[in-house]
Amino acid sequence: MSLTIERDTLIKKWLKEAENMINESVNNELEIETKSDRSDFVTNMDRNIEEMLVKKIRAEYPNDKIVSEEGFGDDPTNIDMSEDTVWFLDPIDGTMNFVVQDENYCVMLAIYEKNVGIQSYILDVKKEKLYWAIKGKGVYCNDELLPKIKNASLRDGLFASNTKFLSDEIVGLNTEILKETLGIRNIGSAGLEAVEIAKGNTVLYITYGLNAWDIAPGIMMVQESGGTVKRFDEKPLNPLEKSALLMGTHAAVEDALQIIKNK
Ligand code: 2AM
Ligand code: CA
Repeated sequence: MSLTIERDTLIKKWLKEAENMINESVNNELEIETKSDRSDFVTNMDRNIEEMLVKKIRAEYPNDKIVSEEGFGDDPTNIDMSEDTVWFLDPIDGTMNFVVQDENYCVMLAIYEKNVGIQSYILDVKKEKLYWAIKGKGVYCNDELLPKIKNASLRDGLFASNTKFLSDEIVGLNTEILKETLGIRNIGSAGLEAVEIAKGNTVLYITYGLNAWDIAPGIMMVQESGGTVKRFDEKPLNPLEKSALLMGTHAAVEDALQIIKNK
């Protein structure tokens, strides 16, 4: 069995465990704390899932590196993206939604080898849908291969942006881009926004300075769906570097880059 297929089998088993942990906890009180600001939540479930997954990855692949949100992973300053095999892990992406809505959150992880995304997994727990991609094999939803996305332009599609940034200095740029599109949609989970692109529901998602675990699975999935991901400055992608990103169809990303350059 190839390493990728072996990892795929294990990851799907581990994600089932994460799903069970969440579903079995419905009757228990969530412990909720805030981190950097009053809207930046972390729960005991974020920590428990990350601890469980990190233990399993370390037991099977002790030489690999782990970049994760809640502190169980490695120090990113000791990671060389150009050489290492790196697991990016977000135990719950969309923690705000998890706490407030009890839906629209996901468990996600991705594996990059020498800075190339090889495998990506985004589990929409509430909808019981696992989106997964293996490099060169397309994007699946559970057992179903999704069709490659159409190369729709900004004018022919819907746009999504991190809500936090609709209210700060970047709002002018968001408005410029929005005017070109058919409208805006916001979920509040970077992973599920990437899934929307992979499904062809939106043509562009803009993020500003999110962390590696927020974006690495989505980047790989969008690329594998037939789309593209570019930095505003068009420098090479490196999930460990916080940067403004455009994820979407080739045409919509180019359209948005033109607007950014002309601003
Ligand atoms: P998280 O739930 O894993 O923190 C919401 O727009 C998206 O931005 C989510 O993917 C969320 O990931 C991410 N995010 C990162 N930092 C955030 C913060 N301080 N507040 C809200 N969302 C944040
Ligand atoms: Ca998270």
